[in-house]
Amino acid sequence: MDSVPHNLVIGRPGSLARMGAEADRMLKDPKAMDRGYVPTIPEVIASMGMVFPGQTEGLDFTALKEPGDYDFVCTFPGHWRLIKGVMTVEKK
Ligand SMILES: [Cu+2]
Repeated sequence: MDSVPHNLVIGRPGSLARMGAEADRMLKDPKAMDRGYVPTIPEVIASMGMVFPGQTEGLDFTALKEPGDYDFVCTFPGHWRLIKGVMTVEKK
């Protein structure tokens, strides 16, 4: 179990840098905490707000039809450079 909170933001392919820039920007945004540090940019296709140590949350969403490597990341300020991954959507 981790000892710090995280969120989960899934973005369009190639959106990691844009989401990361928003995460850095939100450090100075007093209202960002109310939004769970989820960026309000069109690149975001699904998200979940902050989850704290010991909590469990689930996220149901429908993946986009376009195949591609979708970036997912924690956008809590300071986390996005390390806590990230790629979800691959393929055609059947
Ligand atoms: Cu995090």
